Amino acid sequence: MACKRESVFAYTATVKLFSATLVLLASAVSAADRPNILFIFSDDHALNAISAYGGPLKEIAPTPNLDRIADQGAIFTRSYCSNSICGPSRAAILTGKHSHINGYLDNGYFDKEYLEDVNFAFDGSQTTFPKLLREAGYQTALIGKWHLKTEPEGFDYWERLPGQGSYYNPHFIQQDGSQKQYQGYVTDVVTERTIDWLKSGRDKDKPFVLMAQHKAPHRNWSPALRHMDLWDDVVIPEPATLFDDYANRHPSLKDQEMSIEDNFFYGWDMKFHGETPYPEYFGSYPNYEYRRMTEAQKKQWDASYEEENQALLAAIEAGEMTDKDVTRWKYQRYIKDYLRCIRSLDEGIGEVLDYLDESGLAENTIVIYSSDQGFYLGEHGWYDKRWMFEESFAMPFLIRWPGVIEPGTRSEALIQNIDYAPTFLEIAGAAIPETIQGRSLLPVLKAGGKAPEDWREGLYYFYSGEMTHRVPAHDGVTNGRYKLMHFTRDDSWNLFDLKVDPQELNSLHDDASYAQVLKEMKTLYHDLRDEYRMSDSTLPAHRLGQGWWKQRYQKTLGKVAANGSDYELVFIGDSITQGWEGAGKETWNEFYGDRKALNLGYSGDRTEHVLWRLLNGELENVDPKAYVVMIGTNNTGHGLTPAAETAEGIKLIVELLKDRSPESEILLLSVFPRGQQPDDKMRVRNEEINGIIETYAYDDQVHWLDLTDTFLNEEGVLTKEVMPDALHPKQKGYRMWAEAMEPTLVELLK
Ligand code: SGN
Ligand code: CA
Repeated sequence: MACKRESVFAYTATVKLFSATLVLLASAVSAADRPNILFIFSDDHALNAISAYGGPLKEIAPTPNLDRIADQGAIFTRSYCSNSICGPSRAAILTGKHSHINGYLDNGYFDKEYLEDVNFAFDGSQTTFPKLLREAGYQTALIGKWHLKTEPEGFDYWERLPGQGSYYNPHFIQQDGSQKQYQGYVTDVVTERTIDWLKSGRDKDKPFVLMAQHKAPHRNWSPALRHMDLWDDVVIPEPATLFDDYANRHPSLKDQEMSIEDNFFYGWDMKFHGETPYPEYFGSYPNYEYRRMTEAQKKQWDASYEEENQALLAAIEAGEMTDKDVTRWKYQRYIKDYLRCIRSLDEGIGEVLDYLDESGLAENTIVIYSSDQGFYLGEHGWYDKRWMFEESFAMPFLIRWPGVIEPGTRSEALIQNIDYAPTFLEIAGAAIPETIQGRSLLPVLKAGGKAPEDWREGLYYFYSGEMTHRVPAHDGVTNGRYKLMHFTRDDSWNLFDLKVDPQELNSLHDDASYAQVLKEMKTLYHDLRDEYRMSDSTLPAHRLGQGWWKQRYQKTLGKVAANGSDYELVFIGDSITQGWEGAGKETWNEFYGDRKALNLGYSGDRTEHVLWRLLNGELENVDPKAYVVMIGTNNTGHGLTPAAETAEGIKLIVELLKDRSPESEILLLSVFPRGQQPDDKMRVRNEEINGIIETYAYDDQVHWLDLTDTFLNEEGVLTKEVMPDALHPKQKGYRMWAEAMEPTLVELLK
């Protein structure tokens, strides 16, 4: 994101490299001995389509090469994502943090007009494992799908698909910004590029981490030409819940738009040409992959699909197909194409594994296979993902590490994608930042897959509810046996007992015999939300629906894009900070007029809004000498939010600033007093917050300044002369603030 960041990182790099070196010396491992990490990642790969996981398709569509990783290493059977969608899963992997902390909550597709011109993107300026591995002496590379909207940071080499990427004759964006088109099939190209990099891109004096990231088997499930006719004469078994009636679960299960029956496109998904003659069965959307093909490719494609397509149309025309028959036909078309995509993927993985063997790299290279989330293969009548139900919540996780992991290991440890970053860091002998939320898997890997005593008891899940496919916002927890889901919209719950109801067809939250389980699961839910720092105050939220707010935000983006690096002093806050442009204007000019100061105060903002802005571009290019942070009183004003919750929001803001600007000073101000009298409820609440946040100034970078007394008279009263509405300073109040803060600022701006 920020170009200026490079120099800052160079500085921290030296410091961190130094500490990393100490760790390495301590464990007497030389840099060259550290294992390489080959992270092979696909998109939307359901566990049910990997034979090592068993499942109904294992005989019909085996994946021998993926199974090779499992057989020679370990398979994790309770591996999950934190947010079942592409960008967010990738962001969680890169950062080791849940979505609300790394800020990438969803893929960023919204249906609201006012959001159209806002570019939601991953804040790539934050710390990620590739950056830390690079600092620790690893060579870092990425080939394939990225899908985070900002360019990859922290990689010595990358070559990425634009957005979702294409299956046929795909373009790749190069590090210099140019595009390169490769002829052929995307899975084969990623495989070739991966092997090429291993052959000739590598710096043989360094260990490497290579992320080889496939598009397959993502929608529209275009197979390679050589696999088009696989399973032509076979009927793939249908999942038992293909015609799920969605009874006994949240009503939103009926409202989704990801059903095989209702939401497949004639051209795009089902591979027909032209407009749909049966809009009741197929939506209209053309097959853009077909348009990318050469004439020869098209010819082969048509030779494979057209006969079957025409046969279906004739059968419908002749009245031979019931609605259910058509759904069944669509399922067959879908599942076969999906499995055909998997076939190329599996072949490609085989080639890479063979190359590792031939080159001698296998011995010291950890190979991991995973996918950004699971996927529905007709279960519940669905394709796609997003729900916390098992099929899309689960992520494959296979790992081979010769000499460390016993071949044939099966692990039931509860693991999540936030664990990958700390695992890689520990493997590299690098320090794991305290703010990382995942746990290193090393203890599990070294103990034959057994989770240590103090391993986690549950996993937290969050889905934001973006418009695509109309799956509503929900979050939840599982302990492996039970799963509790919370639906934000109507504040309602679903509870599942995975042992008696593995297909999750019957919510037990109203079942009296599960009252105790429900209670325990709710406790787990609240505990995990606390542990992972999730609350209204920490979940980044925008106010783009309010015109003035959107305008102020966009104006700020313009300012920082043009002159971000000029600012020396940046104020972050709410209306009290914004008021420097109103009642405080004269004082501002007097004190800060010559100091290249930027005002990031927005009236009415709470911690969650500040977090959203800072994560969405307001700090681009910004790296001032000092930040002044004063936020929280609107959290108090918003239903008297508990002090600990508001404080956590403030803590995240401070951490974010420390992470993005390790050299800036951060002046954290007490939340200003409000309410005229000392016993005012909100005044007391703000004081509670201050009691917590003053402890955040525990290092040289964060400075605490309590200005409470500045504004109060001797009886502790907040007078009208200072703050007429007992909340916002007037002219006199701003002057008092500036004068009281000045000595500290002078020090910090030196
Ligand atoms: C595209 C797909 C959706 C899919 C999202 C997200 N539609 O929008 O079906 O859910 O990607 O997928 S498509 O018509 O463009 O194929 S994700 O893997 O990137 O999260
Ligand atoms: Ca995906």
